[in-house]
Amino acid sequence: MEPLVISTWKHGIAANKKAYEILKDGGNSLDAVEQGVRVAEDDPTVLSVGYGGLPDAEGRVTLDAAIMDWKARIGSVVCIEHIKNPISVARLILESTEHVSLAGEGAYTFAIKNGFQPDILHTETSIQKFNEWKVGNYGKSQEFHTDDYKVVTHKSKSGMGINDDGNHDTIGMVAIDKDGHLSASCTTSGTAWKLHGRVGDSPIIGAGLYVDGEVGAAASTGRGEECVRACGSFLTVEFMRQGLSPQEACELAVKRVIKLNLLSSKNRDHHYQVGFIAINAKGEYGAASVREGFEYAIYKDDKNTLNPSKYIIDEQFEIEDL
Ligand code: SD4
Repeated sequence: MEPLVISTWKHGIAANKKAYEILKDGGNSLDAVEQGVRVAEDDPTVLSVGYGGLPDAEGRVTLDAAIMDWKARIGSVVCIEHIKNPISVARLILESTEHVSLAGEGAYTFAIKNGFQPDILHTETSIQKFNEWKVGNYGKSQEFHTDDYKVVTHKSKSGMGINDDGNHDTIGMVAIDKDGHLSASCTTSGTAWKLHGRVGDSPIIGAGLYVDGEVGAAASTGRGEECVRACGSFLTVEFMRQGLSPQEACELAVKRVIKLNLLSSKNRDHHYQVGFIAINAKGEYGAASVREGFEYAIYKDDKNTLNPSKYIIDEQFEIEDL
C-alpha cells in the first residue's frame, strides 16, 4: 500500500515531512505518528503544543498526549509538566506498562525514571502572552458558559484556534504504512489559560484519537470539551465501520458535535471550533470541521500540501438539518 499521513493545522506540514520519511523508508505507522508530532512539540513557535505551549490560568504549562496503533495498543499522558515530548512518554506507557494512562506527578515521575530530562517549557513569547492575558482577563479563565443560544456563522481567519496568529491548536496525526497498518497520535498544551488540571480531548482515547486496524483511524482538534461530549474520534471510526467514506464520517461526526453542544447547554459559548481528520483501511482520507478556518496537512504520493477542510456551519446552516 502507498503510505499516507494526515495531520491538523499548518504545523502539520513539518510534522508530516518527518512522518512520511519514516513511512517511505518502510517504517511503521506507529513510529511515524510519534516522530511526526514530536516536530511540533519541539517547535517553540507552535504555541499550543509541547515546548512554548501557552500556560494554564496559573501560568503552568500542562501537556496532554495520546498514541494508538492498529493492534489497539494505547498510551496517554494527562496534565504532565516539564517534559518536552509527552507523546514519547505516551508511547513508553503503550510499550512498557500494563496501564493506558498516567497523570500529573505520576506521569512526570515515570518519565524521569525512564530517562526523560526535565525541561523548562516556557518561552519568552509564552510568558509575555500569559502576562498580557493576566492583566486583561485575569479571573475569567476559560469559562465557556457565556453566550446566548445561537449558532454563529461568523468567519474567522484563525479557525477559532486558541490563538489568533495562525500558530494554533493541537496536532493530531493519522498515518497508514506500506503494510496497511494504521496509527494515530495527538499532543497539545490544551486550551490556553485553562483552569489548572483541566483535561481536554487529546489524551482521551476515543475522543482525541481512535484507531480500528480493520476499519480506519481518526484524530481531532479544537475545543476538547465538545469533542469529548461526542466521543468524536471513536464516532468517526464507527461511521467508517458502517460503510461511510472518511470524508462522510468526519462530516457526520462534526454534525454530532454541533448537536450535542447545542443540546448540552443553551448558555454555552457556541462559537467554537472542532475538526476531525481520518484515514480508512483502504488509504482514503477525509477532514471536516464545525466552521471555516480549519486546515489539515496531507502527505500523499510524495506531495505535502495544506488544505482547507470542508465545514458544516455556513451561511445556509440550519439547526434542523442536524
Ligand atoms: C484541547 N483539543 O485540549 C485540545 C486543544 C485544542 O483548541 O485543539 N484547542 O481541547
